[in-house]
Amino acid sequence: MRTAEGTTPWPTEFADRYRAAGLWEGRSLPELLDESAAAHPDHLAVADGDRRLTYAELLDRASACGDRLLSAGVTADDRILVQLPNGWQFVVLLLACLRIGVQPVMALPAHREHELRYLVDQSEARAIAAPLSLRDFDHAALALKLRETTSTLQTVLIQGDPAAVPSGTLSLDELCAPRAEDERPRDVPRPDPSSVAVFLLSGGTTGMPKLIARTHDDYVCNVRATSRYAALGPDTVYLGTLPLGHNFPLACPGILGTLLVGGTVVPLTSPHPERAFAAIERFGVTHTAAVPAVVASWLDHAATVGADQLATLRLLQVGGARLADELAARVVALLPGRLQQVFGMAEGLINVTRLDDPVSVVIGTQGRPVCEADEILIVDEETGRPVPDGSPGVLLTRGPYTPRGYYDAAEANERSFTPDGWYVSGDIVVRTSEGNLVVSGRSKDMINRGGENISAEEIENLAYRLTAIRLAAAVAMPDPQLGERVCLFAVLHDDHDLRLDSVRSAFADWGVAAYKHPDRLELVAELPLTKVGKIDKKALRETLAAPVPTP
Ligand code: OOB
Repeated sequence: MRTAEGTTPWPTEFADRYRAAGLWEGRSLPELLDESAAAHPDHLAVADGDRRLTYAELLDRASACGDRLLSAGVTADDRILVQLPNGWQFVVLLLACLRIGVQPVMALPAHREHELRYLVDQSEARAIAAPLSLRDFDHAALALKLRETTSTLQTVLIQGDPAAVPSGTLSLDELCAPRAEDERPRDVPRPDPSSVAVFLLSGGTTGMPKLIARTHDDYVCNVRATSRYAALGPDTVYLGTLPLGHNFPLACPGILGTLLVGGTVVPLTSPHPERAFAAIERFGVTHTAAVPAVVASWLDHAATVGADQLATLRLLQVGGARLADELAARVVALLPGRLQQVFGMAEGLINVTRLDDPVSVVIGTQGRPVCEADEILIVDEETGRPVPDGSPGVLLTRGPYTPRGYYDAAEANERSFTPDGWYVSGDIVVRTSEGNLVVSGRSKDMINRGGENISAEEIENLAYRLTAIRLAAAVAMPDPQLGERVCLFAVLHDDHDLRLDSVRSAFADWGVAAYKHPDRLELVAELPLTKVGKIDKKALRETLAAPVPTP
């Protein structure tokens, strides 16, 4: 299937309106990146440890890499599954793909066979880019296995020592090398601005993550709108410690926003406070993004070593999960620079607090939409009728960077999009009288584990593979570090027994990403039911109100 077939285009009247307002600029990301590079050729674009790339060098490598991908048989409109740790190669490969119209599918480093196989099948990926190994996991072996056992995968790119990449694969580091003298640049047509630039992954309300096709027009709009409120400029030094394929560090404004204004991107493989603080000091980082659990660890670290290393920080964006007001207040009091709350989603809509908002708004709200054409509707969970400001309801949204459907997912689209194109976020929010949103809960059945959105249904489906389990229900349990963790309630078949460690090792054997392995197992004689006979998750959650020790 060619990509466009699986997407749901914006209705013409909306597309016309977005174009007329200049929100869709009709320019592709590679065109804008070229322009930025031409304006700042000698400026530092990427600093990764001792590796430094100026804009001229970055573009040279990206264009050479794109040409080499084409020579390897990857063609425009192919999809490439990208599962790379944060590093300069991610940036070069991303730009190379955008240039030649190959669409990266943004997998996470934590994904394992269970998730990657599904993503390859769903996207019909032609290529995969993965590290040799990471945290003792042999990604190269898995990539080769996937090539053997899926129908579309042909090209395997492996990041790491070129001498060590397995035969039959291509060295990503070599692919990202500067252009050799005898390598003539190919003349590649620029992608159509309305074509798909990247595929992001949804948090996944039911079952596995959905693919979200983001067009150049829509993603440029996303980047521009978020850049405006982050005060980015050529002197911006952006530290990316969240997985760079996630929408937040990728485009809100993230690495794309930084590169479009001639700033410097500093990729780092981990948000660990010691490493992040050292990178901020070493590179004079001005902007970064974190999830609340990471911010909490940074605050603890700052309480011990002080915050002097963070002196250059101008903006700390926090989002991905609800930042508790108390934590927000501590950030404002203890860390240099400004705090910006970011309430966003891979599906589109981004809300931010503004740099000049009163401190009460920055601490107590998750901000407001970044684009004037973002539409917001907050409706009663039961009746579907709009609720007044100050009352909680489910957040629905439409806008110039919120696609009208998931990629090739008719059933999920029925559930998550209304007939007139509103995305039903499943977040319960309250709008304050000044128009800021406060996230107060969730109607969708998700567990937000330190910013990782986990579908309860996916966990339950996996649990049912265990022969001991008769009934399963996965729910969020409160956790001081991560916000929430995964608790699995199970009713066992007669004469069976089950322990948490055997559940976890089964999940590991099935190649399920580690963050989805249940943190707690509660064996119960029966599950509470609602009046209509559904498992009463609210009642289950209430039994877990108190935090418990972690495994
Ligand atoms: C970001 O994107 P996703 O797609 O990983 O997750 C989206 C979901 C939201 O629907 C909401 O449930 C939750 O994550 N969320 C927040 C939040 N930010 C995201 N819940 C409460 N407070 C917040 N500040 O997580 C994402 C994408 C772009 C920018 C920032 C975050």
